[in-house]
Amino acid sequence: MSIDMKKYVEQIEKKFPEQSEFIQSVDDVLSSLGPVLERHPEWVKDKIVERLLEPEHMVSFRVVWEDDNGEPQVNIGYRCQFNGALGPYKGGLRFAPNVYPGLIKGLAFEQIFKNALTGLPIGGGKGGSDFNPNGKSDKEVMRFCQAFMAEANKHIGANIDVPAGDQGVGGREIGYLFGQYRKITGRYEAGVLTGKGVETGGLAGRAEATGYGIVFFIQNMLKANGDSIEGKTAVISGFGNVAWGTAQKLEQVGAKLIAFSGPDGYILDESGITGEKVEYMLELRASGKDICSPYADKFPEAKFFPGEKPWGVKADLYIPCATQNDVHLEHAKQIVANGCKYYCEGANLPTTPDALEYLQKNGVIVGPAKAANAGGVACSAIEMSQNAQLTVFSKEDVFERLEGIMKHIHDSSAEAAEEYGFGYDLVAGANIAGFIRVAKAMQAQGWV
Ligand code: 2IT
Repeated sequence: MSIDMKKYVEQIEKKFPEQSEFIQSVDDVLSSLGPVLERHPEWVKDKIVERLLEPEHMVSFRVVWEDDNGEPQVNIGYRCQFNGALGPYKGGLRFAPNVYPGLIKGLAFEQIFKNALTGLPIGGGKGGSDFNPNGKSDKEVMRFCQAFMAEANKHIGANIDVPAGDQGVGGREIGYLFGQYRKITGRYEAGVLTGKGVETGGLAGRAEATGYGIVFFIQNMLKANGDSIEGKTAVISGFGNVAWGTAQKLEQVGAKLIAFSGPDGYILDESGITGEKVEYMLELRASGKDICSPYADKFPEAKFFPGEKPWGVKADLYIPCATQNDVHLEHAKQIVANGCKYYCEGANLPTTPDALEYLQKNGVIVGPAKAANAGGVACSAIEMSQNAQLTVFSKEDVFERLEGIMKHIHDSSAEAAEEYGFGYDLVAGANIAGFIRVAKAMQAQGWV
């Protein structure tokens, strides 16, 4: 039996033509699943794919908050609870002006398989708002978070749905959201949100976890190809939480980071981005201006290239850590022309489908985001277990577990790809390994 996976994608495209990130994610995941469904006709019969494509719940709500001039401001809040077969819905909140239902659904769909790959008991979700945090005062951010939680609290809970941070939502925002949840409900339910500060039940090392996990994943990917990360030059995009953790870990394992970027252009620092220069990324982010050019004023050995992406810089390893649709076909061509062998996604959905196809067709080994950046959410699940046990785990314990989880994600993705005839294709393997875990749980739970 040969199964036409395109028909599912076409149905989604027809139903939601404007939801491009959702379509892109569905297309990517389903394109690997034909051979799996051929071996599991019972999943076809039970309509596992049709059920998987429909979110279990998706809410949107009005968020009204007061700005510093005493004026009311209006935004939209979202929470997509896509699939809860493996555990409470789990995924970040994104505050950014381009947030709309198609982006939230696309990210939530990715999150289902990412969370499944961790091997931990978490379902997939995502949420956020079109609120733009750039240029807002601290009190404006606080009032926005309080207004957001005044609605969101009705939909979340430690055993229901556990949001965390994403773009525009860090430790500060999670703190404000948690304070408001506690005030509204009257319960110290620490496990309702992850990414909290350690003083509020947060996990030591959660801030670094996504970036560290990405580098652990890359180490496994290189090892499987008889190579090692030591001495490799690397280029990343972005300067947020993921970029910062990745830069720190690259230095620790003896790789040399030479470029990073912001929406305003990119920084080239051939002397190596290490130590205080990595920590300076946090200052750039905290400035609320969303620009990286001040790095070149502070460190004169660096050069700033306005309006350009960093993908033309020659390196051994490329790691997009900024945002979705960051690497287009023209960039993939530059990356291949630079003679690169390894490309690993740090951000969610950073590579356009034609760019991904070009990289893989030209022999570049690709680490997909849903596998490579799963260390963040894996540590969120560890935070949930810390809160449930009323205990505190040490940073050393967390990083040791994280390293083991990233090896498990790499190895199970590689094995799944091999088993279903894709060779060493981690993109297909991650989709397959994640899907099989979710499909088994859905099948076990009957027609719901
Ligand atoms: O994209 C992601 O995996 C996240 N933003 C983290 C989700 C989480 O629940 O920690």
